[in-house]
Amino acid sequence: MTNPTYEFTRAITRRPASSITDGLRAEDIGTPDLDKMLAAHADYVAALKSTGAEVIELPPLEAFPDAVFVEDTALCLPKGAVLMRPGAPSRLGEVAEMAPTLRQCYDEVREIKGPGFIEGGDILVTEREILVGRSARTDAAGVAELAEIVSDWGHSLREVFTPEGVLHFKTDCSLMDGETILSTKRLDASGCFEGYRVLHVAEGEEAAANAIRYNNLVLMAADFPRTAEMLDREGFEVVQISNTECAKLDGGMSCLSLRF
Ligand code: CIR
Repeated sequence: MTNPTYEFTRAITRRPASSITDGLRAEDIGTPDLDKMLAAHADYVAALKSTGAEVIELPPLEAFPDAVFVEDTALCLPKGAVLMRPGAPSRLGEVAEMAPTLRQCYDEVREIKGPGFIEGGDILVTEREILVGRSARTDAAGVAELAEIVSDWGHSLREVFTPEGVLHFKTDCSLMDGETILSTKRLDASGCFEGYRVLHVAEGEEAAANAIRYNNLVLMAADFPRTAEMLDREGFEVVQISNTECAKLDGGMSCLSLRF
């Protein structure tokens, strides 16, 4: 790879639809409020744009309540994009909705054909490898199919596990720079980040682990002050975005964009 894996020129987002109230959730902790979600989404897009990047903002999709979480539909790499095959049946159709945009952006777009399943939220691209966590949404066959595709593009893929009860691998971790990962203690304890510098989110602030490094910024969910202070002390420029509504659907900072 030529550029660091946190330097991007573009991103794709999709505005939340009013059907967001029907979005998938592991546990019902309240119905998301569309207006609040739209306001937070606008702040998120503005933060990405403030780095100088172009943001392709796709329209809402009423038929797919979780379509705002675009990250799960594809993996964007320097040499091409890979269309995913979500393990949640209600989300499978989101991929065909994303495909035309990726075909406009990339010369090469490949796809996970199945029978396996894999979602983008389970994939962390670092400078040296692609880590994929198996989860309730990503199975061994999906990982194997992705491994074959990305090896053609010169990447090595390592399969890891997602902690029990956690939706996606990246629910619990994010890339901060070429060698640094932000992680929950519970995920780091699995040993999957050996050889990296790991920063732990503060105790009780586990939901802060799903952040994104996007050019000069770290976008993280608001209301996790001890983790934000720690990242600030470590020299990162942190932007805090309200995540109260996406959190009701188990979503965080990474799921709201495709970055390339
Ligand atoms: C789902 O369960 O699929 C959505 N409600 C949340 C998806 C979050 N995606 C992500 O973290 N990559």
